[in-house]
Amino acid sequence: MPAAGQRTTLQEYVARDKGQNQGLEAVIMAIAEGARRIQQQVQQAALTDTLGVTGEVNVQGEIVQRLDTASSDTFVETLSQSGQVAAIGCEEIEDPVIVEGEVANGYIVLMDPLDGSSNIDVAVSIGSIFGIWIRRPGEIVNDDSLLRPGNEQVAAAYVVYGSSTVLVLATANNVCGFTLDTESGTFAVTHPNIKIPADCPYYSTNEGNNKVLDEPTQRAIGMLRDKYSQRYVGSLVADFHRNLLKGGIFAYPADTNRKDGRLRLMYEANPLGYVAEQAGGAASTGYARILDIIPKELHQRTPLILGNKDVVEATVSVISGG
Ligand code: P6P
Repeated sequence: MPAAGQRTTLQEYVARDKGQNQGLEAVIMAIAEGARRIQQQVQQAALTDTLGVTGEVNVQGEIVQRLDTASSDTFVETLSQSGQVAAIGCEEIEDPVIVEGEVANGYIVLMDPLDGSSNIDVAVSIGSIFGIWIRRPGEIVNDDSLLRPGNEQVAAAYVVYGSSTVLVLATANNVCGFTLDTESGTFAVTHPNIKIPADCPYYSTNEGNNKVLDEPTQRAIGMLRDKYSQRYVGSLVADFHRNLLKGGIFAYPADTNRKDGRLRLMYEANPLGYVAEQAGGAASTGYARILDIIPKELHQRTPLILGNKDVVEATVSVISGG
């Protein structure tokens, strides 16, 4: 493995890997700069009195953490300044942010700026998630421009703020992990050519929901429970990142209280589903491929079965009776 000083940087990697996606490197570097700032904010939050809640409730009906707002503001700023982003959809912001001014190529970014934020106060890993689409040729961007199926993404990325800060970037058939050097503030390649392992040691689900699952879904989760070890952080990005590197399946299925599921399609399931598929995995609602869903609303929810392809398919076949 090359010494730290000789590793390929994120900027060098994207400049080489972007293919036809002109300007994509500016979008990815905007995400990286935002993540660098948020890593510092998260690490220092308790010392700078930025833990805890703002007292507001977001469009999801969830209590807003101070760092939710800070991370949303940070990424909106860095993405808007990239000169390549035409519109942003964000979990914390009810309506799309249409970026004013001249935008060279016009990427559309859907993001969950800080996922798992309820874990911030107890120093458990959290993350940021991004789906990236390119504006349709000649399109004047408006709110409907953001309602694109996940199968039209040109890239997706997430950042996990854990024992280290790792940015994972997926483009067509290529998934690569980069670790933040907190001294230089740059990300360098540490996890090249990620593929989900064929072995599946782990399953990640909230077992407390078992009582509200329908019978086929209870049977499907029971199958996972009988075969694999339970690992559940309660932060989607952390659970998915472990399963992506070590093998595993994440399941937040529909239940009688949440017929449409809990997680969000546009900025959680679509981006992570894209990463999973480029790494040889799969992402399903339990009945259909996540990336094929035609979205109706920016903040719509979906059930999510995500990870090792064979295990996702076996789980889906029991849930859907297929
Ligand atoms: P539950 C965090 O709030 C989140 O959106 C995901 O990061 C996580 O996977 C899920 O909710 C946890 O939900 O119902 O198990 O607490």
